[in-house]
Amino acid sequence: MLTIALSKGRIFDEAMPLLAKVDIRPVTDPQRSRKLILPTNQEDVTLVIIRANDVPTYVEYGAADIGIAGKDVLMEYAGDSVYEPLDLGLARCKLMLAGPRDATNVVGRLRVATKYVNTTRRYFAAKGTQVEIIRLYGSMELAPLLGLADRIVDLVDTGNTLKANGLIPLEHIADISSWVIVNKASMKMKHVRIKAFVQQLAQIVEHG
Ligand code: PRT
Ligand code: MG
Repeated sequence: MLTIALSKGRIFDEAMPLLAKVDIRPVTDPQRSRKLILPTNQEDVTLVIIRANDVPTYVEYGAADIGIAGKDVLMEYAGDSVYEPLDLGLARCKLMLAGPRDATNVVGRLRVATKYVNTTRRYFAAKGTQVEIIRLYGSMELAPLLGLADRIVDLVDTGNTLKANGLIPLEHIADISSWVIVNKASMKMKHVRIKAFVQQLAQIVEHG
């Protein structure tokens, strides 16, 4: 049995065509079903749909053998006990520091709002800059508008979200894409199956 965990939304949408190319297809239409466990055409492969932030947890504990997760989620994840064998290059974006277009210099500690608190803390620590990090769970772009924070750290794709809120990208923190992650015990016990799966995907990522 091979269990693959991934989130709904853009990762699912971009991963499905890729999985189809290695002949893994959900048997029921996932868009029309509320099922979170999706059997596939391959009898020994099951997809499980979970929140993006929970994918590393399911894989670390072996509830799923394999996961597909954004690098943003992996960088933020406190545990580090999963393998990351393959960059799928899906759901690409950038993790950026952003602030108001008309920002003035901040006196004292910069207040930075983000859901990426660990990554943001590491980023500023490496620069030797003291900041106050304010944890949010979404809609970071609102924080500077309402005076909650001076800056935000968030994912940027087209830049439209920033622009619509009077914000501009200031510093590039990391390039983000989706990766295949693998449970450590599964990698040993299901080595042949998982290695073949990862190699097939790698071929497609490289050569289409
Ligand atoms: O939706 P839910 O809250 O359940 O979970 P989620 O937001 O984590 O899921 P989803 O599907 O939105 O994102 C999953 C993964 O997609 C993220 O972990 C990233 O690895 C990747 N990804 C790629 C993105 C984006 N691009 C992206 N642009 N995730 C989010 N965004 C958001 C961003 O946070 C901002 O609000 O889109 C907005 C910016 O987009 P632009 O195009 O306006 O710049
Ligand atoms: Mg979302």
